[in-house]
Amino acid sequence: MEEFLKKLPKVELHAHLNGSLGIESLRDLAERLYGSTSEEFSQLCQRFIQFDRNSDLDACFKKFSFVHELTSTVEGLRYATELAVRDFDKDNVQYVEIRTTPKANSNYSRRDYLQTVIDAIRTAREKYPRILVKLLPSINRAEPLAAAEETVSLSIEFARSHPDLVLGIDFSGNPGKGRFADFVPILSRARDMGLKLVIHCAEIENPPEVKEMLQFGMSRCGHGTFLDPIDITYLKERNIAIECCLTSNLKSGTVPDLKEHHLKRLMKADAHKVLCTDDSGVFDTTLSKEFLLASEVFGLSRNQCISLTLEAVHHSLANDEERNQMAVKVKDYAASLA
Ligand code: 6MZ
Repeated sequence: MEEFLKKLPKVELHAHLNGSLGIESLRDLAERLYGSTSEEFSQLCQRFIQFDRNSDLDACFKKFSFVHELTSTVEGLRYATELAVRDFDKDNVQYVEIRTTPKANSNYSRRDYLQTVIDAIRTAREKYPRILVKLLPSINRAEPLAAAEETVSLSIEFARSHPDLVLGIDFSGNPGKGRFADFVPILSRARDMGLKLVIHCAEIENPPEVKEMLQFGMSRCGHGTFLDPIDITYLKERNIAIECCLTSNLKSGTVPDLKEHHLKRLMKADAHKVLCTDDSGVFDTTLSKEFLLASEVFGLSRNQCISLTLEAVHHSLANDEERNQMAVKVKDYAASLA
């Protein structure tokens, strides 16, 4: 099963850039930025060792600030983007939608941030031609509305200049912070301008907010851990897939035991669902490992893994031609095993 899953041409629909750098890539990045003999490098190595202790969602969010230090320069961000694509390619992911919150600091503006990531994706596509990469700028709900406004304005602009790459907006960040309702006018503007919306919804228990989000609508639902059966039916009827991130939910403590993961309920309800990593670096996983876990815990067969991958192709934001090409790769792989 492990070998079968590793070789499966997988489709990743929920991956945050700064969360997606594996430990090796973080080391490579630190070495590139600081040099392997510097004091900064050895201090970072010490912190890497303490890095893998997860406890709850708030602790996870602290880890992002650690990675953000390494990507706080143009060169750090550029190389990190390339390394993230390298890691997905290494896991035989044929298509990835990368999300990231444009940031501003003394080294770059939000515009520079997005331009740097776009340039790095284009370079990575030459180095790793097997993988198709798309970009979804994120709104971080913990940040002020003005940052979200700017992200949407820039995304509209970049979607015009890079229509093959910038496809939509992600709404994410610590779900305990910010109010979804405050972001609705900004998200509406993005949608009116043709951007697709993927929304972190029901990652923690908050039924009134879930109702607001479902009513507002979305192209895909991130996590959906605390959706009730009526919500699940509502999404199913509207052909909206729920992005399931097993290890992330377990390590961030929103799901106490994988046996209780909502993937089980979604499978039973025959709802639309996709398997994703969320933050493969921070949670020390890969998409192959997520499939393996699902097969171990819920008994997914090889055919079910193929079907789930085709479901991800269907729910990706890629165009028809790209989706057809992805599906052909999956079907050819399945046929080669028969
Ligand atoms: C909500 C998450 C997340 O944007 O700096 N992010 N938001 N729930 C999650 N579940 C664990 N995991 C990551 O990538 C890191 C950022 O993505 C969001 C958070 O805003 C985090 O700071 P970027 O590339």
